[in-house]
Amino acid sequence: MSRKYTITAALPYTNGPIHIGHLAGVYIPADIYARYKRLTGNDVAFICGSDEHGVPITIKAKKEGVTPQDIVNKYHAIIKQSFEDFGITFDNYSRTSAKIHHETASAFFKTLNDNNQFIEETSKQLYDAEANQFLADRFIIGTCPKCGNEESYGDQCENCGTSHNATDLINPKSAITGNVPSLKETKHWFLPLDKHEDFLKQWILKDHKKDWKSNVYGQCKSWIDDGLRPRAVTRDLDWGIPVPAPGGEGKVLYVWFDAPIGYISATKEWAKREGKDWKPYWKDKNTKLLHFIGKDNIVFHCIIFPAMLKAEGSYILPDNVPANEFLNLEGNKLSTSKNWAVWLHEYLKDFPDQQDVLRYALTANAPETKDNDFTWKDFQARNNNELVAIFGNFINRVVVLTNKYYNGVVPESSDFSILDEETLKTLSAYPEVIASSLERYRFREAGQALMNLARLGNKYLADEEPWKVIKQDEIRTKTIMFVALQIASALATLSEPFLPFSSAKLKTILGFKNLASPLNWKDISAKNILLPTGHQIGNAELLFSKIEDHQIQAQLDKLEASRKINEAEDKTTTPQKDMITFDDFTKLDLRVGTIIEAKKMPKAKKLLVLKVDTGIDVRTIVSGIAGSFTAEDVIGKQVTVLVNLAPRTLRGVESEGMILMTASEDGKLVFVNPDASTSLNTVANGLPIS
Ligand code: B3M
Ligand code: ZN
Repeated sequence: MSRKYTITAALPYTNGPIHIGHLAGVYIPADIYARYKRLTGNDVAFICGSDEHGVPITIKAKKEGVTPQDIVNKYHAIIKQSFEDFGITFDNYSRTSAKIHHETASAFFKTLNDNNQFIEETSKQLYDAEANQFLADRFIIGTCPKCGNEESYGDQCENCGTSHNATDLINPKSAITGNVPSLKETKHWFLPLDKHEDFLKQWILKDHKKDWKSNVYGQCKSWIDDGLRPRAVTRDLDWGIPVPAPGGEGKVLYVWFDAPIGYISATKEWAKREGKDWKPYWKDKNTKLLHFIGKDNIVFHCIIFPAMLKAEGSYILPDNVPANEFLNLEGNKLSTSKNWAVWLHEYLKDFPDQQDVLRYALTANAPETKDNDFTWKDFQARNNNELVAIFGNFINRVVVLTNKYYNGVVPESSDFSILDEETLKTLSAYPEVIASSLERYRFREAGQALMNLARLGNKYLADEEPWKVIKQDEIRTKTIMFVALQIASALATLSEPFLPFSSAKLKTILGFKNLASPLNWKDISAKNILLPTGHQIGNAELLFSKIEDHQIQAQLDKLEASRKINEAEDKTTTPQKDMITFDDFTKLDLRVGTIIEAKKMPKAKKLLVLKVDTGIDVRTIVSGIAGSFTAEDVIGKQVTVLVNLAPRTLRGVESEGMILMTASEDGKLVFVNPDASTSLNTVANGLPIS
């Protein structure tokens, strides 16, 4: 029976591109499920969009010296394109900076506020006096009160997934200045999760949905058992949706309050564009609402958003939240900052038109019940040993032989042998075999079932050997090829959720567009004949091509290069020292000087005694650079000198100042000096003082 499905996928933060971890954990399973539900006759709204508010974006904007809107515009376009390139069939990919979202989220907040669903409270929140701002979310780092992770953010701990208020952190430190924050009064609106505890206990624990994954149920149970507390749903920030309430000036909605409402606003935007009514997708009790997410988003989708929907009162609640665990890459955690990732746009450059290979490999290795590892060797094996050697080989044989023996026309079958009957019976069960895995969100299992269908075809041909039988039994050969063509047709239809690009190609090769009626999922078990006698198929075309060792080596070399850079950075990146103030910095008097004399310090391997013309005077400076330079090397060099450093006596020589040096990757000392000769000899924060 057809029904409405509202299928959402986590809104990616628009502070960076998408990598294979995002695809494996969220977007490929969601797309497989949405395609499958469409193919089995349901009314699907597959919804996603860019999550454009939140602290990570403002941090990135500050770092790049641009506005948050610049950042989200850049990455919204990149991410949207990546999803299109990989055949992720959202009905709408929206963005939370869109007007319709601001309107929807503001209205949602006002409804709750007008119905007294919030606690308005003025309380002491963490404040960084030097940065002159309140600290929340990723602006604050501290020890997680639940698991002891010392790098927990103000709103969530990525280690244990728990969500908390910034004031819950132990030993909090400002991520802006490193200072220990003070406390300052400010007013916020809190969602009283404790008031929804009975409902959540009943909804999750008592009515425990048999099909909720154990990792999801387990996390929810532990939060509820720990006791739920009010959660702030507003922030003292300037990037986000302004709080639509008196006293909300200078405050915005907490990103995790507004983002899930983004699913609703994106549905409204889509429905408007399609001339549909959005309400049944979010308010009809018969509609199934499903959230595809990663495990770090469970608390927001199973506790906080349902509490918000319940408090608002007119929405349906999620039927399931099939959260996946995390994918690692070659044994290490995927990391944007360490460039330890396979970026989708880069993958397509190296493996053009091979989206399905990555989709298949990531499905086969999906982190469904535990974190899992993606390796390039496995990627190559999945392609060469399964897609090429089984699926592609079977299809190629069927199409080549049908063209060779019958000019591409599906031959007439005669009486089926026992093996024919058994094979066709097994074939007719496959829609249900795959469906039953998908209904339980077991995508790895479903993907392997599809490959088993290709194995069935491959084995049938290998056992029946039509290329031999044709020499003495034309009639039997026609029946064998007829059966093989039925299997190929089933593969074309059943592979669409998993291998959409190859499925489309195969449907073209098999001439599906000339079929009297499209071959849909249910036909495969309902009909005996999928591809009728007399139907014309097209010419053979390879669906998959072998991936060579050198292609894999190139990917491993790329990762090795990233590893080396990270290692070097880990080695030389000493932790940042305590913050100094701008006043401290202006005490430094940095001049551009010229080395006019240089000689080795007797009996000291590393020291050179230099005479430096600082523009103020000519002075002696002892410098530990003899390991990298001879006295001759440095005469005449322009250098940056800290001239107001208290004099020190080194090996009996008074040194008056410090020459600034840095080190190259191989550890060789390098002068920090101006690129061109500098007329002015005074430098302050990178600019000459007039
Ligand atoms: N952007 C977190 C994430 O990208 C967040 C998801 C929002 S879904 C409403 O993992
Ligand atoms: Zn924790």
